[in-house]
Amino acid sequence: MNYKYRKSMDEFEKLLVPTINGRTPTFLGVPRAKNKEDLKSADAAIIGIPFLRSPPVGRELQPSILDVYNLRRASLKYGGYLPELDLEVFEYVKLVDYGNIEVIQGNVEKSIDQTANKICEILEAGCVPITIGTPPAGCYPVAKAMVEKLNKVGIVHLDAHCDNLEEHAGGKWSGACWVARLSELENFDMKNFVQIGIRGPRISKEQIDWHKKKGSHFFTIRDIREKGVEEILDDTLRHISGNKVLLAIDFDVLDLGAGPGLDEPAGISTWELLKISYEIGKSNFGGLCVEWIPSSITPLYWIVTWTILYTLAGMAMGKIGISQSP
Ligand SMILES: [Mn+2]
Repeated sequence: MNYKYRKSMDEFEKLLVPTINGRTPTFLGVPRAKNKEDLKSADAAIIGIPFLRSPPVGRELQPSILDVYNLRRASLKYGGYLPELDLEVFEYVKLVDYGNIEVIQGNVEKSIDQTANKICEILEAGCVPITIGTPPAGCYPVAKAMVEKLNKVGIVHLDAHCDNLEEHAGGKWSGACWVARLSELENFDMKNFVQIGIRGPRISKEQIDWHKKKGSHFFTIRDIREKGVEEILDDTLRHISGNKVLLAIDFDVLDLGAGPGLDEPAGISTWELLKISYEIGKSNFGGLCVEWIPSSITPLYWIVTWTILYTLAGMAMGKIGISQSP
């Protein structure tokens, strides 16, 4: 028997998969990238953003800061093979987990900088960033980094809501304002912005008029139901062609019957979400930002994990040039 005791500063007992801090596994147990050098041979990198956002209107405070840990734990239910596509995703896409960004709670502007810098680091290594958790100011810092590094960027935003308010809850950096901040970026053209899934009485007429004035494209749930998701996807890909694409997902785009704790009725199904994610993954995919998981309930983490895997499956198919669709 080897009676070896740990010192207080030693690492915790390890799981059988790589960890990000001793007790939280990496997303899907993928290899842990610890520095820029580790990113160089990878295709995509998961990065956690544990920012504590302010309480959303009409709901209690969400423990969103824990999403980066709980989602990684919940993801261990899965591997990288999708039988419905007969595809081993990690055979074609090398995914690593780059840990969490050190944000400063309560300081949105500093946290935006820190997030954007980290995303730039991932892009400089030639890697596609996949953010989990709650970024400060919605997907703004991820979009900002992509516009800065890649120049020609298209954004597909899946959300029930517009997130284009000039100000919300006293601040211009609220998650409900990120699309308005995006439109102020010098090198981003709102004609390369497509929003899918808008619906319901939380949105004002001014927010829709704003989109029309900016020349961005949007599809309401009624458009999706009338045309079908295939036609909406064709239109979307046409609007953003020639650009590296950021897929920004607020999971309240899903119907509230799609999982416990979801937010708005009459949304899209999980299958429609996966199909959209796959097709975007296949088409000049540049990044994925999981902007908002409405509630810290395990089945929602499973939906997020599937969505990331389907996006990566699309990326794999794009790489090997097979044009099958789910
Ligand atoms: Mn929303």
